[in-house]
Amino acid sequence: MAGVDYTERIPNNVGLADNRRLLRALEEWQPRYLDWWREMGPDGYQAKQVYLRTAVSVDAQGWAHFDWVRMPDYRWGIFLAEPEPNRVIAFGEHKGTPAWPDVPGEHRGTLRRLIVTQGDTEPASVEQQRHLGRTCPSLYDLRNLFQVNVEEGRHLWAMVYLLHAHFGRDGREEAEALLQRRSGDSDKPRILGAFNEKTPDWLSFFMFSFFTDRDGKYQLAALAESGFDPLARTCRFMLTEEAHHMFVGETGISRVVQRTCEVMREQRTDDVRRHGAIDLATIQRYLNFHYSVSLDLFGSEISTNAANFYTAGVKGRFEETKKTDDHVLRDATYPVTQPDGETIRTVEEPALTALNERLRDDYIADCQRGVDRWNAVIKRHGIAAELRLPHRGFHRAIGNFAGLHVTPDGRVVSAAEWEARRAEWLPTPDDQVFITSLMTPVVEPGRYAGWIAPPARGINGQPLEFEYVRLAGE
Ligand code: BYC
Repeated sequence: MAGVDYTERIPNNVGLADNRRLLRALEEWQPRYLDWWREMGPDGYQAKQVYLRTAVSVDAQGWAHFDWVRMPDYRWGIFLAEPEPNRVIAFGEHKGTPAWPDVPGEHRGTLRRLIVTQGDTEPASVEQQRHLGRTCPSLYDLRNLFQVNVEEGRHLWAMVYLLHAHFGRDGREEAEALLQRRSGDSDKPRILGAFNEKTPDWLSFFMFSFFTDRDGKYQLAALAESGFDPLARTCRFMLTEEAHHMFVGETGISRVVQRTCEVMREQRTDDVRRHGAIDLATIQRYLNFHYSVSLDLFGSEISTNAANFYTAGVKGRFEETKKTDDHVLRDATYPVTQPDGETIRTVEEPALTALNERLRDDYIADCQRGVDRWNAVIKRHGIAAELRLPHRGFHRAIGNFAGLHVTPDGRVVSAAEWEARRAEWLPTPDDQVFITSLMTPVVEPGRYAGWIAPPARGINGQPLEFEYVRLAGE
């Protein structure tokens, strides 16, 4: 790759120009990343100009720089949030001691595993979403999809930077493996369950961006507390980008709900499918699916891994430094919801092993706030209906509820009863056929598909009819 000025091509605030070893490692990895991007990134739009936000520095002016870019030319950069002078570890057995600028030998395996698990989700989501461009509901949405995709690519860079800079040969091997696994591939699947599911249509995409990206927010926030300072600073900067992804999900669903309500009012019927909108019952089934697979991403309710991560100082709680307890938690307990035969009970468990559940609780409260905003849209239209988060035990594959049959309202029932009602609760083949039938591309500037309302405003102050992706010419 002679002739490429990497320090110029890779915007960074990690002193890349002065670190020959790291520069060489990234020079070797970058062409393989681009091969992966061309093979597995957005299908069909690689040569088109897209109106994208690129982070060129971490300050207020630099991190939201808008320009026309062909996606393979996007400047995937490496950014750490500004260092906090004299930062100390806020929790666990090293509480109060200086944060680590490098990986401590005894936590090397644990940190590598967490970084690889985090890193693996980023390319996985790009793979899951690669065909969506073909069926976009508008150029505005198409651009948002691509913004999310390039930023997930940047988040992969962020984790690969940590692997290359701090984990030597093992790190380089892991960085390669991140480009080898494939979402949904039975031989070399992505690590976590939800990242092997399909994202076949835009309703699924908006649900994924709302529910699954929000797991990203909570996991990144927990890792942003890490005693390993480069990881903490990397995650802090990633969180600024994550906010846009959740915005895409929340407003996407809100616009779908709005359109549904408009059609319900105009046509005086709940049966809006005949009029090209998505009925609330179908939206609820998609919500149930994406929420439940995202709950699994927090791991088991009772987890010695989570306790060890915390005690070792490698992964904290959401907003760790704002909490007023002892930040060691050896004697503390936390209420955990558990099945007990036919009933579901809340039991006090040691707080350390319950840390996954605690993070899941923070996440659930945040999801509920979004659902409340969707319900406000329904209410504004004078419609007496509500979307609901199903019970946390519903349709779970990881943890205490795995293997049990829990209804959305939280009753443990027999497998036969649950299966008999599955079609009420989860997307059916018929739902998928219907949603697929709506997925015809709308690519004229300013036009929006009939199943989704236009957004309230454009991107970066641009009008709704702005040509967010230039489809004519290359
Ligand atoms: N699928 O004690 P347990 C994002 C495994 S999303 C498959 O229950 P632990 C993004 C687990 O690995 C955020 N396997 O859980 C969003 C363990 O395996 P071993 C991603 C699972 O370890 C959208 C075993 O089960 N970031 O950024 O406490 C677009 C027992 O584990 C699953 C992270 O996840 C599952 N769902 O916690 C783009 C942060 N759950 O040890 C991006 C890093 C558990 O027996 N990861 N297992 O081989 C972690 O902090 C932890 O690994 C987990 C699991 C929270 C995932």
